[in-house]
Amino acid sequence: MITIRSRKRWELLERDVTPESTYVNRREVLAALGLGAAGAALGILPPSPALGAENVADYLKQLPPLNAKRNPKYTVDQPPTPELLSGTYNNFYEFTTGKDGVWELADKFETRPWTLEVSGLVDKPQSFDVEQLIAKMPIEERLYRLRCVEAWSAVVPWIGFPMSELIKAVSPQSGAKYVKMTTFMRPEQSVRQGQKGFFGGSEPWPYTEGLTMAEAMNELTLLTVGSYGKILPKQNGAPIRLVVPWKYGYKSIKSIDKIEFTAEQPATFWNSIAANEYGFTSNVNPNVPHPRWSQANERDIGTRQRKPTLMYNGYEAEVGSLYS
Ligand SMILES: Nc1nc2c(c(=O)[nH]1)N[C@H]1C(S)=C(S)[C@@H](COP(=O)(O)O)O[C@H]1N2
Ligand SMILES: [Mo]
Repeated sequence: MITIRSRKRWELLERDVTPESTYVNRREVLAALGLGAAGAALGILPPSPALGAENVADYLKQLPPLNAKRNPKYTVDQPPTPELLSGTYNNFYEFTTGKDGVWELADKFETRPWTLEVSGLVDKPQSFDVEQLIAKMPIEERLYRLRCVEAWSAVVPWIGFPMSELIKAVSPQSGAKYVKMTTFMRPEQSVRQGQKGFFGGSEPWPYTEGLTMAEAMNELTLLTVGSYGKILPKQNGAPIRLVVPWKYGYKSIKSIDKIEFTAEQPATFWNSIAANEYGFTSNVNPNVPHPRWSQANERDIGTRQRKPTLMYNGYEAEVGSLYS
């Protein structure tokens, strides 16, 4: 059933592609919603259910616009992957082990209000309302490459703010060596968290990821709240996710509700499932094959062309010194 319906959706997609040219100023959006800039529940995050959307194109059209200036420093020598592809070719194992239909499988997933709790080895542990983070943080648009460990890739115009800004706000202690991030744990809203696992019945939910402090402070590390000029869709990790473009995609954890500063390297979801296949560091490297396939090339989901994979996914200038 899912296969037949998804084919229908794809037909709709091709027809409905429109350029994302009409960016609206963020203040105007808030004004249009009848909310002051300092309001608490601003109501701009994706609602659940998806207001009766009939297909993913409809759902994407409903998302509130989010204006952010493109930072020209972070660009890619090719156009962005079409929005409808980025919104339909996803990995989000809380909802499915397939790629398609995540927006619909996530219908019960409540993304607002959303609190991000920051704790651990910091002087100022805090809970942040994500809508207020969006209003207060220096958000900008950056065009980044995304390289999945499965050897597909995309180019996405993310909107977010440097993780370093959040880190500064909580004043980490000198003993903080790692940053651990956790996705929501809600078996009643996530189809697969409520089931027996695909991997021998032992998926280590909730999904967790981690970075060293130096990686988390790197200029490229983006806490992401939007894409394609809009609030982030559920399938891409609403309302707030990580994007670390020099690492394989699974490090870019979606729908984060907890960030903890730790002294020890944290366990991570994929590393706990198969440590020999998914290391903690997981930098994109064309010269190091996955135990089951080569990483020398990738398939761009937009152009459908194969192309050589770049060292650190093309971000050697920014991150090479972290690993020398
Ligand atoms: N919580 C969570 N985050 C996740 C995943 C997931 O299954 N659960 N999949 C990861 C993988 S494998 C990839 S490639 C990227 C895909 O991001 P996208 O669907 O926005 O392109 O999300 C990553 N973040
Ligand atoms: Mo991935």
